[in-house]
Amino acid sequence: MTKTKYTFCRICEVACGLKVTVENNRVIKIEPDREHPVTKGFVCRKGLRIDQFMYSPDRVLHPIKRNGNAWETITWDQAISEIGARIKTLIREHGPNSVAINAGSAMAFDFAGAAMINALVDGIGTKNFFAPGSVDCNNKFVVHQYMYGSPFRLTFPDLPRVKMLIAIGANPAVSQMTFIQAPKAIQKIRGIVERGGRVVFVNPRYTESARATGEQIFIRPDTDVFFLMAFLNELIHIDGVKHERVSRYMTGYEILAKLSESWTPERQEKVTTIPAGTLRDLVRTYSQADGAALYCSTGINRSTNATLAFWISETINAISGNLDREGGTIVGQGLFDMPRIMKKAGKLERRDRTRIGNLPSVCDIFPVGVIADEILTPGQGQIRALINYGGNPAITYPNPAGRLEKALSELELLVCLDIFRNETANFAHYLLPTTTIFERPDLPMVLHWMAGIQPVRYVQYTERMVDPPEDVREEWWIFVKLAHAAGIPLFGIKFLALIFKLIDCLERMPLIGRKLALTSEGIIDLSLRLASQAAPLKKQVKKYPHGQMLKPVLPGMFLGRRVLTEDKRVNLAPELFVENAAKLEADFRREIEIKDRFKLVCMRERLTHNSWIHNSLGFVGPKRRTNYLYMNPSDAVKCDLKDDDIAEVSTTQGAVKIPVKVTPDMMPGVVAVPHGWGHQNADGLTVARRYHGVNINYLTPDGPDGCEKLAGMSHLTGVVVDIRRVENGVRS
Ligand SMILES: Nc1nc2c(c(=O)[nH]1)N[C@H]1C(S)=C(S)[C@@H](COP(=O)(O)OP(=O)(O)OC[C@H]3O[C@@H](n4cnc5c(=O)[nH]c(N)nc54)[C@H](O)[C@@H]3O)O[C@H]1N2
Ligand SMILES: Nc1nc2c(c(=O)[nH]1)N[C@H]1C(S)=C(S)[C@@H](COP(=O)(O)OP(=O)(O)OC[C@H]3O[C@@H](n4cnc5c(=O)[nH]c(N)nc54)[C@H](O)[C@@H]3O)O[C@H]1N2
Ligand code: SF4
Ligand SMILES: [Mo]
Repeated sequence: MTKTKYTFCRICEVACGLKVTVENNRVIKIEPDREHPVTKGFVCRKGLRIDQFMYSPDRVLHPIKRNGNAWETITWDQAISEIGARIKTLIREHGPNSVAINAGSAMAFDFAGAAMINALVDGIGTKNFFAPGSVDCNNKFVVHQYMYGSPFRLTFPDLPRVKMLIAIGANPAVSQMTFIQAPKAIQKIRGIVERGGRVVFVNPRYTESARATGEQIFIRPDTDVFFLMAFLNELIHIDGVKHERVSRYMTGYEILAKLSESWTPERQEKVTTIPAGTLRDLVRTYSQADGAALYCSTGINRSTNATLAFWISETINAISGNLDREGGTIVGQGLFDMPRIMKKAGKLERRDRTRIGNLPSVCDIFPVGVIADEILTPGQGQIRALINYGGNPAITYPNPAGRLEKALSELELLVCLDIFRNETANFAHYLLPTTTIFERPDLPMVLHWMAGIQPVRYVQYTERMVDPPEDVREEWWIFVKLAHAAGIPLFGIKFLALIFKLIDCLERMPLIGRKLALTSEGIIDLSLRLASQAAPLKKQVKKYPHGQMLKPVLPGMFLGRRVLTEDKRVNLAPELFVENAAKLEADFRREIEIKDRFKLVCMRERLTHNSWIHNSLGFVGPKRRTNYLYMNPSDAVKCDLKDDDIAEVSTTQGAVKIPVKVTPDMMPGVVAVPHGWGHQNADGLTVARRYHGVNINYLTPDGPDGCEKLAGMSHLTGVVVDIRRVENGVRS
């Protein structure tokens, strides 16, 4: 029987509405959902090909265990009991921190899994909880926490009304933006220009976005903080500050103003290469725009001054009167006021420190730049086991010259929960096969539900499109079973351990058991009820298959009302940031010293998604066989390189060889490489491994020195590299 169902994509934050045709428990067609109230039929090619992942011949369909170089199929009972026993022993002998968890980006799109992995972390009592935040956006959480009182009080530009948008380190045409749900992002941005506004992309690469609309300004990588300091300086200089608003709603202005004094437009030019006149012109337009926003994304998040740079950009939006105004930036609201609830419960405020490097946790999560050290360095708290859920650290985390892979290979226990046997799973002892997004019910998670990064508020609950394959399990189920087998009380609460034990017994009883057993629907429902104390929302939402609209959050609802700092004011000059800003002088001098060296940046491509979509022919293929080193023609001449020559790119730690593409889109002195490639050794990915490509994280630094100190952000951009030609010719 054929059925049409509505759901949403969970590959990226846009959460595009999809219409799915199902026949005999098989997805036979995926189309855009044109009736979706927000995404309105917008969808990209990835969302339309979700079936390629579900039905890939490489999909792992049974639990497997490594036996030397081979993998053997085992039962769930065996997998759970062996892994549970191992975890129990490790905790007993070496303490809870010896067991680490890494939750990859899949966690952000799996409501029940995310709830239960957190329960498991709390149950184990381990501090060693990792996730990609420190290679993505933790600097933003830290800035929001210190300025607005909660990591989840997030700002986003009011795209439909903004009159000047300055996008720094973002490529919306390819990546669809982050920290804002913006379907058709580039069309929305084009709309700014069409209504007479101005859009400027500040980027070392002339991107697909700048090509589509607006203007391009080249900036030398990892110097944004100096550009932003000078922007602040000039804004104050031309008196673009809304003093009345600042004194009513904010604190710390004098300190901030003092800090920016020495950073003149002329000074920043020496390192950013942005002419002082250009910066002045930008500031003038920004301050006269009557609704303007600076928007920063991952290009600055992975810089050596990630937190300071983002902080300064937020202060500019704040003091210019653009924070919380129409056409400026808005602070959203999730389904309910999660930041306030979390704050009251003292959640997400834990400030643990890593054993190696003394780096802070952000939202209870440690920086991934020190995982290898935490595994390789003996002593109390050394990581001996890692449960890796929906992530591929071997490719996506700093891995200089394969150091992280070496660390993974030394673990006493590595368990991967994935749909594929990826590079990280190559080192695993067990691989537990999980559902794909169409095989579980869901509610858009962290950023929508908790932080409200939705300019248009709605909620969409989805049921599963099809039942999962017989021997595949949902992630939350695996966490509950593992906890049970290891004698770990979920959430760290013994009483709950008893309840889960009871549920486990009930589940085994044929009729009544099924009704009472825990389900993902139940977890979602319960979480909603606990958090909102509302009626079962799931039922309500089910009435709205395309999503239910919620009351909008309007500009003017944040300042003086929803700021969560102790004095309810925006803190423009948190002490921690001000103290750290002193280091900028030394960083500035270093920038001048290295101004003639090559710098490497990362980039994304339309058809790939981090490391995991290369295994489908629809996304790679004859025309996209590899990633490339993109470089400016003048640099190519200097290095005696031309298209398709192979270059060796090296740092003090390692080197990679990669084919070259010469393009004026790169600013001179800067090279770019798409991340997520380098699958040659993944024998579980039969398509991806046939393609060439380089894992660019072989060149990014790890260890405490490779991490920014305030949020633990890895230095993935502006990496100083040497480049030389190694051979001619085209790679086959
Ligand atoms: N097609 C596709 N879409 C994706 C993803 C994907 O892999 N593929 N990934 C998703 C994920 S996980 C995320 S977090 C988002 C990220 O979304 P974005 O933040 O928009 O990510 P990118 O497209 O990598 O854009 C980063 C830009 O920063 C520039 N850049 C690099 N270094 C610097 C610097 O030092 N200064 C400045 N000013 N710019 C710099 C790069 O040239 C690049 O254009 O995208 C999401 N969307
Ligand atoms: N050099 C460099 N490194 C980067 C970046 C960069 O720009 N440059 N970007 C960083 C960013 S922003 C991010 S978010 C990270 C991403 O880092 P990761 O999360 O480690 O990487 P992904 O490639 O997204 O891995 C997703 C994994 O989840 C699996 N998966 C897919 N769907 C499901 C599912 O439903 N359930 C389960 N259990 N597994 C599933 C996939 O098979 C894949 O193995 O990479 C970061 N690394
Ligand atoms: S933009 Fe593409 S990947 Fe992102 S949610 Fe929409 S369909 Fe999925
Ligand atoms: Mo990301």
